[in-house]
Amino acid sequence: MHNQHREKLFSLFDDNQNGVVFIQGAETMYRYATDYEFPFRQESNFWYLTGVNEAECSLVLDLKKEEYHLFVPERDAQYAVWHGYVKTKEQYQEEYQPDHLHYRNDILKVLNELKPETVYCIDDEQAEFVEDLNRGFNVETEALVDALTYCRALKTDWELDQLREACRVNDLAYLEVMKSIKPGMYEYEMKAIFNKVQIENGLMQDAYNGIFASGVNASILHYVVNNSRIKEGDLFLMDSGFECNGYASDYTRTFPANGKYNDVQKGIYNSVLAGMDKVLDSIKPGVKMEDLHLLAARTMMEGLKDMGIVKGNVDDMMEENIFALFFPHGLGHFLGLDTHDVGGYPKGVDRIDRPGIKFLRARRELLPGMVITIEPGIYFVPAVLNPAMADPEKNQFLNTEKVESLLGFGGVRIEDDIIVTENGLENMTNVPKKVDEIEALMKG
Ligand SMILES: [Mn+2]
Repeated sequence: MHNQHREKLFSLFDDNQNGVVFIQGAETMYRYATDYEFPFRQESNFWYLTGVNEAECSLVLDLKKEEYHLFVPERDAQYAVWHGYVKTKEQYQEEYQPDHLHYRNDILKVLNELKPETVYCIDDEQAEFVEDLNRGFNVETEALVDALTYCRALKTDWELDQLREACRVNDLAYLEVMKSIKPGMYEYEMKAIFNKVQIENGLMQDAYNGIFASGVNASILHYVVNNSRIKEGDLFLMDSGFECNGYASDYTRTFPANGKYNDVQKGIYNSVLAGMDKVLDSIKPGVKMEDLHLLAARTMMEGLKDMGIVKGNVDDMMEENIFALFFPHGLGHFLGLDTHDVGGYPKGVDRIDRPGIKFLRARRELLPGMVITIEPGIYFVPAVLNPAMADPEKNQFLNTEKVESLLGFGGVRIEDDIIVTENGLENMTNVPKKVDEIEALMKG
């Protein structure tokens, strides 16, 4: 599968140009000045092209011959004392099947032999490394990033299978937490249950810092402290996922700690769900993420208007960006080797300078093979709503009494992982999201 990724990349470069791609893999990272090693995670582009999950490796792709050179570290016996064994060149060759295998201190020698007209690098730091080897090399840092972004945005069947497996396990972990939660438990206990299901299914690497937020904590978009006690009557917002072979899952569910939504919780929850459903019904090739964002925003404003939390004409609310007071983040993002994966913004497309939607991490027409998250939400953030209530332009749309009563509410977000297909979509997330289904599941 990784050789398919290399072929895909080769196909984007001119056949007869005498250039090479150079990428350094990830190094072992230590905690400040100690020998504590952080868990190793390969750099995503390096992993994509090689499938080598080891530190201190490099690659050169010869674009003319379409050949793959892998560089591995030369370890001494001392390494074996601490880490168990030192691989021979034959073992590396057998495991990763490069066209040419070298030790890492031969990078300069190999590059000098290849005499590339251009060395394509992924960033300035790696370009400087190449220039430091030999000032004669001509380095370039844009074309490779564009090419890799293009490749990674359109997933292969093998990649889709990894994402499906990450989602299958994520489903199990979500169900387990939803069945286990009780008021009085701590947020970190939910994290422990979640992680246990992931790890016992063989997934070892979390895709991001999970959010396990009860009550008002759910209004903090990147709440990761996860140390509060869950109270009776709280909603619980959980946004967490693990990787399968490097490919991430990323869901959110918001459910009542005691198993039953009260009327206000249900009203706000169903407003978010209505936004979600409208978007999922609309996804197909050719649809733009920014249009989906505004569709979700409008639908949620209609829900809040039905509840009497906002008032006035919904068109005017959209015009005046009132939706962003409650929905201050983007509708979704590309998903893959990174949780916020590459490919969201094609070259030349800038962010929209408008509240809320400026945080949208993807702005382009969707194509089959793209994988995205859809994650509408409604939050009551005092730091956003208090100034809005003091601003007559905005306050005319707000029912101040109701908004004030909800300043400790927290928030609701619902997030699914979606493959865009020829005909519409495949939803990889299979965790209940209707109120009655969630309540039935939690009742057991
Ligand atoms: Mn997400």
